[in-house]
Amino acid sequence: MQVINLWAKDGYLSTPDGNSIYFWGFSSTADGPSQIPGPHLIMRQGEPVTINLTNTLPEPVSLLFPGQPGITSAGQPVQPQYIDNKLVSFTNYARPGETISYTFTPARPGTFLYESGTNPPRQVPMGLYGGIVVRPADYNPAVRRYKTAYGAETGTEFDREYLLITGEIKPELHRAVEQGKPYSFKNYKPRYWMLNGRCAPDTMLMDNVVYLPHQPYGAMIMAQPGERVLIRYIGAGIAHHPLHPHGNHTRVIGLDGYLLRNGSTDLSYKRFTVLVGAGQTYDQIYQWEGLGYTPDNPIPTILPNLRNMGIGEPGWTLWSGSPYLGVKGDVPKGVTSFNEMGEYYFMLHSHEEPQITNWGEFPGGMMTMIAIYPSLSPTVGELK
Ligand SMILES: [Cu+2]
Repeated sequence: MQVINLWAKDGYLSTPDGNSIYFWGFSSTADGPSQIPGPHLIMRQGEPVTINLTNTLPEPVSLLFPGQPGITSAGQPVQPQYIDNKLVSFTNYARPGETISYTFTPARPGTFLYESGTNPPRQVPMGLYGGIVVRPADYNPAVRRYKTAYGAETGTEFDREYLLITGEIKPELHRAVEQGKPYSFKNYKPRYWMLNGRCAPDTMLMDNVVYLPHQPYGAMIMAQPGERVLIRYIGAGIAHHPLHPHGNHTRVIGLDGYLLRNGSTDLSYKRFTVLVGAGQTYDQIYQWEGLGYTPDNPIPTILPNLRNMGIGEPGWTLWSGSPYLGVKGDVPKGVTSFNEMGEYYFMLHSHEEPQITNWGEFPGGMMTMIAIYPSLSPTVGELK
């Protein structure tokens, strides 16, 4: 039996424009910081799991596990909760100061969401959500054939793996909750859009940077040419987000925790953009093989478009100065290059333009980069 302990508690998240936003999140330790999104929960198909949730927030909190079968609490199936015939929670909850346990056995591999089922219009945007990855029963990362999203012989082998969870912030909601005041969702209009609880350019920073203690997960995707990169999306917010990477299309292999395959018929498909709906999950394979590039055939790709070269302040660039992968060249005088070793950068972002701003300022929001390196440690892109 796998046992996971979570604490619901409050904290402040940081935005790149210098704001601190009060939020509610989950922590994996009693004394540690709350985090947004909550800790990644990695499970295995067929292996029972118990999640103990301790609530330190001022109102009842619960956990929903959409897509998981047979959830019980204290030996009984979980049920919607009523007070005076009024629905108060979609599932059993913990009152302030209490601990509640949920037990289930993940039946199938895939990418799933967990989130509060108590007052979810308020509690989920406040940050009470996170991602679940269920490994297939035969998963073994040491053997290529068994390092898959959906099991051996499903065509879902991968070299590296990244989880991107979308979310939105409407600062007035967070302030009202902090002050214990009511909030009208009539006026819900987010000002920040997040990947893994961070707004660009913080999305491109490493995991666990010390100055983002409540936002431990980066969203930068790093790989070598030709590698199979498994990108998992989870739509944890209220809004839909049309997400796409540049450089190559993705192949959608799983949707809402279901492998896109019917018996021997492969139902996967290539897409430039997928619309990540609220509550949805997508599993995709991204392979960068730009214009026939292989290490044996290092023909330069086309020179980057000017608007793909700039990042942040005028005079900053991720361009190496050379069209060859792994080669550094000259950049124009006065321009600062953030390119470390001749890697290529491709944007991955929401195609809804307000969503790539921080309170109206571009660039920001739901945007990150895919970096293609000439060589990269095998420990990069491991989901823990
Ligand atoms: Cu684009």
